[in-house]
Amino acid sequence: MSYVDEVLELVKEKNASEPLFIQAVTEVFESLKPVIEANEELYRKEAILERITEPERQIMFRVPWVDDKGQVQVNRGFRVQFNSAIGPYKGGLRLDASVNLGMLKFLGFEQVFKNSLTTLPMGGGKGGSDFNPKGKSDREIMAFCQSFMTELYRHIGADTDVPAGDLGTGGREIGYMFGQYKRLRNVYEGVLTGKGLTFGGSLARTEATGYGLLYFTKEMLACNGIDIAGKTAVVSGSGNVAIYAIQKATQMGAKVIACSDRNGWVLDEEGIDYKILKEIKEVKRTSLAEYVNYRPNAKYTAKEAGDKMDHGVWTVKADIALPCGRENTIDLEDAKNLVANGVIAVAEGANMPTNLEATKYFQANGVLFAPGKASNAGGVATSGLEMSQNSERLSWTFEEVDEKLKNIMISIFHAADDAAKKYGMEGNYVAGANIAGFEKVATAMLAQGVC
Ligand code: NDP
Ligand code: 2IT
Repeated sequence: MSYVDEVLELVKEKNASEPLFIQAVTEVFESLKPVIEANEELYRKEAILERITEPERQIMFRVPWVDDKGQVQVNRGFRVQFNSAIGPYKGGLRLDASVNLGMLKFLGFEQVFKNSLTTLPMGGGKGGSDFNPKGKSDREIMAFCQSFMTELYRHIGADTDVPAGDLGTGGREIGYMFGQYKRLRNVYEGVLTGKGLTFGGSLARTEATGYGLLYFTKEMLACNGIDIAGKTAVVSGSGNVAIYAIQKATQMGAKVIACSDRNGWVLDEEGIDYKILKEIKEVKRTSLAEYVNYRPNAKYTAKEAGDKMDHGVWTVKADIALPCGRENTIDLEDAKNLVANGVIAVAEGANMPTNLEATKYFQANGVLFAPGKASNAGGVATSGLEMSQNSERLSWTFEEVDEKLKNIMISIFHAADDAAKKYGMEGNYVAGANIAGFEKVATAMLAQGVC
């Protein structure tokens, strides 16, 4: 058995109860085969694949807090410090009822390669809690965030581990966590990114993942002779990544006609208005069903019990699909629908929204496919820029940050494109991104000895 297959079997055996983690490792390992085979003896002796799939540290803790009725609630908190070969651990905090260790290991593993692709000095990590922020009052959110940080603070720091937002965690939560960290440590430092603009946050960080996704997509299309202007697009999700992806796609002359949330999806043939989404999701924090109150010509379809996540959105005919909700929301059936409807590009704003079968189907049918660890790296890249600004105690303008973000996304596309070409897989950006991300981390790990 090849070294790659041997370690994949080992990973499956050791992490049998963590399907998302196994899925992420399987995808990366498939891509790495040619790289590992070119130097198998060294990598095997150094156990590089065993090491890169084992988090350096995993922290789990109790998060007790008091709800508005005076009832004590208990959640589980996590931080997976996956790999620090090229910089301090860096990655978001997910707050969702579904969060478990396996989910955060998948996200942390992806983050290692993503952060490497940004070219900035950031290792990979991820954390969060099975706390469900839906329907909670601001006071309850604050109580949870303060309790969460009361344990997490001892494991993080501006040069150790720098968390940020992710699904369910936005500016409000980061603010409460930052306040508690400062109180506990009596240190004012850039320990979190995605902070408010009055206390060290970077301009353009809120927009960065969505904008970056479109900078990447535009470059990918242009390098394949296609202009994004005039194209139609469908988006899943209507949260942070989706909103700013829709704004930037529209600015680039594309028309986004559908998006979704947990409860249903909206079709707006005149083009989704991102300002309405901001109002519904960032201000009112309510359901997408409200969209039709602002735009009576749009159509809302509620999800019914048993419906697959985001399935409706993928039945709409469009040139470009941008999954920006969460993992495993495009399966083979969805991919077949999209291809039958003539989709030309799929670019992942979320982490692993397309399952392995669907990804292969897109690639086999000539669809340009941008993997999340490359195409959604704009968020963490801008977090890296926030860290730089915090370290030099300066703030850059929106235009400066946005320009840097754009250049980073274009360079990530070319790193993935070049790596794919180098190993004879031209156009396979999944393989290219995995290889380019891996090479830097592996080189650093080898140079640092057995650790
Ligand atoms: P948000 O919480 O802001 O938005 C998530 C969106 O996905 C919401 O519209 C939410 O619906 C929807 N969603 C969540 N769970 C489900 C579900 N079970 N079924 C259907 N829809 C669902 O998160 P973000 O936009 O920050 O993150 C989205 C994705 O992008 C995640 O995969 C995240 O890991 C990834 N990502 C985020 C980055 C960032 O900077 N924030 C950076 C890179 C990647 P509802 O509105 O009803 O809650
Ligand atoms: O998945 C991701 O890249 C993020 N949630 C952003 C992480 C960060 O540290 O900005």
